[in-house]
Amino acid sequence: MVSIICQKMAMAGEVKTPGAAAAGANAFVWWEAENPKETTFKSVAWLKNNDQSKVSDELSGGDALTHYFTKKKGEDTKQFNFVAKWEVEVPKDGAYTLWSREVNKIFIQYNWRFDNTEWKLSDYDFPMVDPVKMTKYNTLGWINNGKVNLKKGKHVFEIQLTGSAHKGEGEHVWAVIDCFLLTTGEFTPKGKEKPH
Ligand SMILES: [Ca+2]
Repeated sequence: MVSIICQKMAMAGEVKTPGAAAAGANAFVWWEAENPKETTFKSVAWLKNNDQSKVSDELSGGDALTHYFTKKKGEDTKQFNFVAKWEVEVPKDGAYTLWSREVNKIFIQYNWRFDNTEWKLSDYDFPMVDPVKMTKYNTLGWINNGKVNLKKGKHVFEIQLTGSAHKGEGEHVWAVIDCFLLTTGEFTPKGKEKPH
């Protein structure tokens, strides 16, 4: 399991012990997308590179989860079941906001859920916050995917790709996802900087 659980407390810094908690404090969990527990994504290295063909320095953890697949016109992306799952340890009961950091949201749509609950949609038109140019054509940014109530403890977080380029009209099903954040408090995205 690769997740970092932190408490928004003075001098606390990053507590890397899963399960760490502090009553009354805002809690967050940050995990790198490139370390899924399991995935059917078809990864490609070039999607996470910068214009000099090196992995972009903008990425948290120095890496990203990528996917690239070409479908035939008219095929439903969901039929291919491109999924990725992570195990996440939530530090306390609460209403969390799910943030994701990903590339070119306008081309990427997926469903997400915790523990086999009802799917929620991360749609093409969700605003990208704190956009950063990764390449001439690719921009990395943060997406607020909405709220979810979670109990303290381990949960399985899952996404399933549902879209493709040009808001579903294109044949390229792709994704570049850097990391995720669950937080009970306010979050002002600033690149790969974690809340503190
Ligand atoms: Ca990452």
